[in-house]
Amino acid sequence: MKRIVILISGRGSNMQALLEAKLPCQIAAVISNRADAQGLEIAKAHGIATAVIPHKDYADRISFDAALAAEIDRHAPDVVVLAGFMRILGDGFVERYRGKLINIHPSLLPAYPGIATHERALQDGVKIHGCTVHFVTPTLDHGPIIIQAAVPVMREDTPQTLAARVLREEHRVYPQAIRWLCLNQVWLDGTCRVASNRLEQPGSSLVSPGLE
Ligand code: NHR
Ligand code: GAR
Repeated sequence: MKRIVILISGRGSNMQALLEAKLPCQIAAVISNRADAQGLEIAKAHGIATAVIPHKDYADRISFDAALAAEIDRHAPDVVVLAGFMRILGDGFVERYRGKLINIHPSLLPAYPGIATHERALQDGVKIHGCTVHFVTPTLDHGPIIIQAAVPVMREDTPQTLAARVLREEHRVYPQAIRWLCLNQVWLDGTCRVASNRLEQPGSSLVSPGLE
């Protein structure tokens, strides 16, 4: 069974969705860069090992990345999962975990990389927004895409109401992506393409606002 390590910075609701999904893998540890991340308590309640590597204790990003990698490697993971992890990782770190490091981002990438995605989507007046699970590469939020979910943007939305609608989808697609990875049904092919042996389904379209 594959081993996974989850990196968080805060609330940890995506991490919690992964813990509750009964994935076909062993969740070896949850690591936070903030001691006050609420997700640490949730992990402990599930009996999972936790660690804190406070980024403020390190003089620069390279030494933080090295300390984080050392803690991760103690658990010998096959997959490293960023779940609301809020520190940009350096090229060396990303290279070390090439093909094993994945992230969930609250937008339909390549639209709205970086932070404050919901605010920017509302400002632009887009009618469809969503979330993306992708392999992490050195270019922030530009790695090969594994799965995306789309939601409608409503007239009365605030960044908070839109974030909540997107978050519900995050909690569905992240466990699915990790299940595929753990079962070797999705993998990074070369450096820039996701390959899969899963059947694709045309599904249905999302039109927003709806047709009459
Ligand atoms: N690192 C690399 N190299 N590539 C990616 O795609 C990464 C990454 C590290 C984190 C998550 C990401 C997201 O989903 C992620 C993807 C933090 C920031 C950021 O600006 C941007 C993107 C993401 C995470 N962080 C600030 C920093 O200085 C700190 C912000 C804060 O603490 O609130 O690191 O969007
Ligand atoms: C999630 O919406 C996640 O996509 C986003 O932060 C939230 C974390 O929530 N990630 C980023 O914005 C990364 N820059 P959670 O801690 O409850 O999972």
